[in-house]
Formats: sequence, structure tokens, C-alpha cells
Amino acid sequence: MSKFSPETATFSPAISPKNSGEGFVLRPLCIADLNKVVFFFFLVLGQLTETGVVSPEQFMKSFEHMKKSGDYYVTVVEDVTLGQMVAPATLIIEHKFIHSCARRGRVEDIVVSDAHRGKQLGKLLLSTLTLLSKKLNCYKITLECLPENIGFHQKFGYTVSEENYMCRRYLK
Ligand code: 16G
Repeated sequence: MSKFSPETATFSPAISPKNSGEGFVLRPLCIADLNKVVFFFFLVLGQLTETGVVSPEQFMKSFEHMKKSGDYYVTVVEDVTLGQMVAPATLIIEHKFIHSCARRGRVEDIVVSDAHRGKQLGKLLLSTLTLLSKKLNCYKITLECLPENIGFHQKFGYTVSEENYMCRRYLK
């Protein structure tokens, strides 16, 4: 098994996807979470943005769609003692025609529950998904963040792009 080499960020104490720290497990979101801990998934996402009200049927439909596509790596850190998801993040693989039909990675919806900050969980998620995008042969990986989070992402090799992020919102 190859060693976890995040390339840029350093961990102190050392943690990795296989050993995420005492009482924490990093894993994909799975269907069993619907009945178990998905409530906490939305609770934490609510610390990033508006989640809206999501019924179990809506959750299942989106989950199945993402799973079937094979391009969504919805990842969570679970506090196994509490049985709560405390940090979700998603890597999405976009398929292109350019660059010889290349793939582009996007990191989305990464957030660590405020009660669990300072445990390197955000670092672990971002390192893991960034490394995964490389293993999946993405030619680049991008993310959007607030100005105050630029410094954090730079530690993982991300740079501020010359291109501007433009957005037209349909919902607030
Ligand atoms: C941040 C997130 C983005 C998320 C958005 C939600 C990261 C790196 N960036 O930009 O993924 O979708 O916030 O905000 O996690 P919104 O609801 O205003 O779109």
C-alpha cells in the first residue's frame, strides 16, 4: 500500500485517510447514512450555507444520481464515538473535450463543524481530495473560497487564478 503523501500540507500530529485521528473515520458518504447520521451531515453543511429542507426521497434521488455518475466523491469525517458526521467535502470530476478529453476536479462544500475545528480535519479532507484528483488524472483542480480562506488553500498548492470567478445567482 502506498504511503499517504499530501505533497504540500504537513500534519502534526501525523494523520492520514486511514488514520484520521482518535475517534475519527474518513469515508465516503453511503446509503446507510440516510437512517443513521445524515441529519448531522446537513447540520454541518448548514454552517457553510443554506441547506434548505431535504426530504429522505430527495436525498436518495440526489445520492443515487451522484453514485451512478461515478464522478462524485462525497466524503465525510465521522466522529465514531458520537456517531456524527463532523466534516463533509466533495470532489467532483468534470469531463472535458479540451486537453485531449481531460478531466477537471472541483472541490465543493467543504466544511468542518465548529465544535471540531483545530483537529486538522479540513486539512485532511482537502489533502485527500486534492491527491485523489491527481490520481484520477485531472489536469487541474479548482475551488471557490472567501478571501479570508485563501491562505489556507494556498498551503495545498492552490493559487489565486488570474481568471475571475463569475456567478449569476437564481436563488439567494
Ligand atoms: C463555498 C464552497 C462551495 C460552496 C459554497 C456555498 C468550498 C471550497 N467552497 O464557496 O463549494 O458550494 O461556499 O455557498 O467548499 P453558496 O450557497 O453561496 O453557493
